[in-house]
Amino acid sequence: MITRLVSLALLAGVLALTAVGFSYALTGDDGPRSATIVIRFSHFNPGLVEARAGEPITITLRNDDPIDHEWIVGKPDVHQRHRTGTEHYHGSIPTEVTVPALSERVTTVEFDQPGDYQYICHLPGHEEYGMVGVLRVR
Ligand SMILES: [Cu+2]
Repeated sequence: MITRLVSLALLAGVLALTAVGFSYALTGDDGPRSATIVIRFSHFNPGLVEARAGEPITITLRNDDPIDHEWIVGKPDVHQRHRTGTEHYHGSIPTEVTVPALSERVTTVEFDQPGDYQYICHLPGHEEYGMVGVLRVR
């Protein structure tokens, strides 16, 4: 609530100053981040999504393919575990999402440490086919 009031005060101040500042304030720089990743022909689009350290980002995963996919994001150890793992359905971990054929899932993730976190589909053959992207946390 306080954040919202400060934002409004800032917006009012910016409005009083310049048109340039006005457009900047409307970009939602202090609002929650979100992104949509479309899965088509077994590829993630976009292949690069940016987030901020310590701030949640809500990601809509839309699978346009007639087959299931998954979106697993994390550091190399996470991916290594999934490459060799046997679990085939992910339902309750924000960073590990199964996206059934022709459907959409929404997840919210947050990383405290800046860096590149790959997102990969670990269904057999999909990573090799190029189903890889990067969540860049700054
Ligand atoms: Cu896949």
